[in-house]
Amino acid sequence: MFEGLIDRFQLIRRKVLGYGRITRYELDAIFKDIRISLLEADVNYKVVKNFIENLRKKLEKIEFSKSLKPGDLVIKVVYEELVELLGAKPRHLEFKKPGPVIISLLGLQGVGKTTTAAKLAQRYKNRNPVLVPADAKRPAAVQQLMMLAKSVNIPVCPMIKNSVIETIKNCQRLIKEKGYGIVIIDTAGRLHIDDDLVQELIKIHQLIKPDYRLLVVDGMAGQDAVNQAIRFNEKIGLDGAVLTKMDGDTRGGAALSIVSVTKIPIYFIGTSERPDGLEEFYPDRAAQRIMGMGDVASLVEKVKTIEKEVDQERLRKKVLKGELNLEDFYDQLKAIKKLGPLSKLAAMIPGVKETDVDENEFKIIEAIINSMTPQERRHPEIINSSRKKRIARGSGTSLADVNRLLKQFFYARDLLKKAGRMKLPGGMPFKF
Ligand SMILES: Nc1nc2c(ncn2[C@@H]2O[C@H](COP(=O)(O)OP(=O)(O)OP(=O)(O)O)[C@@H](O)[C@H]2O)c(=O)[nH]1
Ligand SMILES: [Mg+2]
Repeated sequence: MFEGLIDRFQLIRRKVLGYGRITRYELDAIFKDIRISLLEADVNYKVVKNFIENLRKKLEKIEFSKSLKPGDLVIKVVYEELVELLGAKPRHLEFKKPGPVIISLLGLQGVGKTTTAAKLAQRYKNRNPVLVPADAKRPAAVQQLMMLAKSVNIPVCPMIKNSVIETIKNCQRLIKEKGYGIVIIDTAGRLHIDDDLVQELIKIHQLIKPDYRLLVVDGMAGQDAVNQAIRFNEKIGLDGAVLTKMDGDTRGGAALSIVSVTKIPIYFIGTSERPDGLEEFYPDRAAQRIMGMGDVASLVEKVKTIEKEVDQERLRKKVLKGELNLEDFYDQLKAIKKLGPLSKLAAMIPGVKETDVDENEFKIIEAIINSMTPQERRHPEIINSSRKKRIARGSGTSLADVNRLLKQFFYARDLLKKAGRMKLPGGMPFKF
């Protein structure tokens, strides 16, 4: 899957990481390479255009800091854009409502509907699935479904009087009787989306309302798959897509365009002909694959850590200028809290005993700051006595508590400013 694209991106990545500095000139070269790679992978040209525009907007805004290799940052941004393009978050079927979840599989001829129906039933076997044949035109269609169902040991509603409508009506009765938890409808395929097919699908959906109308498309079909999705979505309405045959040498065009063009998320991909060849689709994993980096997650982490360091630097400058506010203070407080109980942490400081730090004091500070408006946190000077009273009431503390916090804060701010080059200790710069 995505082989050509992977190779291309590998080259881009190496080139980008090799740049000592990245100016507009290098960015243009990077964009050109990415544009060509995506177009070669048969990604929709409008999607490519948007993708590059988004990248440009993001990358031109970024300050390339000294501590960060520019290439790392570019790779991170490209990766994040790819994840967005592929749908951002993974989608999973939800089984929250009472009664069975009904899935209707639609799509043109030979895309893999029947195979996917059996795969889905197999995947959700513990939810008591049933398969519904809804192709009365092709004589072998029902047999094919029955054979596949038999191989995975899943029940199939019988075809009644060679009529899809009769079959579904009978099946609805069986669903109630047997308490099936997931109903998978295998509809008929056609060479084209014609009126006949549209009418038939609409009729089926009127009779049995699906929770998920999933379009099955051949992952190797590139832009054809996207066009099918557009048409099916217009005529029938779709909730998601399944991209089959992703084990083949798909260039990636369908996967990379479909979400962006149609706004339909990809739920599953087919990765073999076998009943277990169905995977939930994870945009981040697919993007990692394309970027050819198993370690992209660690790269993203690394960049985040450095960005935090840059934040620390900003904080230090604020301290020096005496511009520290309660918002910064609160962020610091939250950061230390994440590290574990305050008493344990404080005990690591020489001269401080574990018992010296009262966790309750910590909670009081938190409650007081939480009760302030953002404006008050940013400009603690504006907190006059009526505001103090309101804050004390809101936080369930006393006026004395609020006064104490503010006094300590202003004192510490002055002290820190005077201390000049002193680096902020890992957290609260003063003892309450
Ligand atoms: N390699 C591979 N083959 C697949 C996959 N999904 C389906 N196929 C194959 O594609 C062919 C067509 O699959 P079907 O499930 O019959 O397709 P269909 O959409 O039901 O076709 P019609 O009912 O004729 O419209 C079969 O040979 C399947 O084995 C997949 O994910 N990977
Ligand atoms: Mg079929």
